[in-house]
Amino acid sequence: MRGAAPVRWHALTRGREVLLTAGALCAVILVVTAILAVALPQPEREEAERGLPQLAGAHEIGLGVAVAVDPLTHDPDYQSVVTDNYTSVTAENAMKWEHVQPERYQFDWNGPDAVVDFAEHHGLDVHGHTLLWHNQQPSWLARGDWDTGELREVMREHMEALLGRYQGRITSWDVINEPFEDHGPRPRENLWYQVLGEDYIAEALSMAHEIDPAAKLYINEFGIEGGGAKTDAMYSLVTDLLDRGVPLHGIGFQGHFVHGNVPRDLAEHMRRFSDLGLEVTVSELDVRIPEPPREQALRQQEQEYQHVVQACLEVPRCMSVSVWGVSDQHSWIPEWFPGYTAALPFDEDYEPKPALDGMVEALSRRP
Ligand code: 9MR
Repeated sequence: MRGAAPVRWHALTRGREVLLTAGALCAVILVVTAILAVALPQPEREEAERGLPQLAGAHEIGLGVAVAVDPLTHDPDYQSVVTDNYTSVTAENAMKWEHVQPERYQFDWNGPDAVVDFAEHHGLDVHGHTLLWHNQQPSWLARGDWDTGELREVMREHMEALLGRYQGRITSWDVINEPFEDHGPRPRENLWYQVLGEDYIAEALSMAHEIDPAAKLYINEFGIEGGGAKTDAMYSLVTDLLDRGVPLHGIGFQGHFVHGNVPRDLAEHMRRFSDLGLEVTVSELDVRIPEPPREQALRQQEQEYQHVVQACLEVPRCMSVSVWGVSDQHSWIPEWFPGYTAALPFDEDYEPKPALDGMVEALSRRP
């Protein structure tokens, strides 16, 4: 158990104080250093001197965040949260089909390039999201009267464009997103399933591997974090794919959790897949709280974030934990789940929340 630390390290290292004059900043640093020196016991002082990315690095895991292009390219506070706290980014929307290829053969690289350029400039990794998904498809694609040959061609064009453009720069991809029904073990009958049949998953993975043999290829899904029929269905799918030699390298456990309902046995379910030799990640973590988010709920959310990061640390081949948005201001939750809020480690003003401490606490244990 962590003692009541009188100084929250991240509150001191965040970038919002840039408006202070240089003199004031120096004074603040001196005062803070003095406080740290006297107020924190030695190990916590050592942690305070290391950032979240370094703590994650010591455990050889990544910490990722989903980013939106506009604030990433225009808002210095947003940029600071990303660069100070995370080691990788995922484009929340910019690499999805409707944005990348809104009309057939017409590719818009502005958003994806901005994300990849930002990441490279700041030494961050990029996880590619996503190639085949039933949502956010442009209307020309979704209209659904394709024959198998044509749709295969469309799939190849899109994959060659994305995987080809970022080959060597994006080293892991969600090739398949959400292949099961929302609340059950049945395959989702998306466009690909309807036209190409159930084996579209193997076909897509093989095609992606042919185009970029070095990329780590993932299936990304929600509702598999706590076990049950959907988790078992995913397990059957991936064991079958691996038995057949299909190039599959990882499973993303999205991790869109409700406060009070984060699975205690998350590590156990991730380990099942890791034991198959697959990489696993928590790919889209958020923990939504019913409005209004009271202090006690935020404190419990701290434990929930700690628990999820700890679960990743316990599982061999758990590569990273990524949160689904930079701050509560940018989270998809209030729009999609009215009455819920405050799901991320930074609040609407970019101030760190207890949830961030939860991640620090998990990562501060000795590797
Ligand atoms: O966060 C994304 C939100 O901005 C979009 O409106 C939404 C459209 O469906 O997609 C959200 O991201 C999803 C992700 O791509 C896949 N897993 C579920 C995420 C939340 O819906």
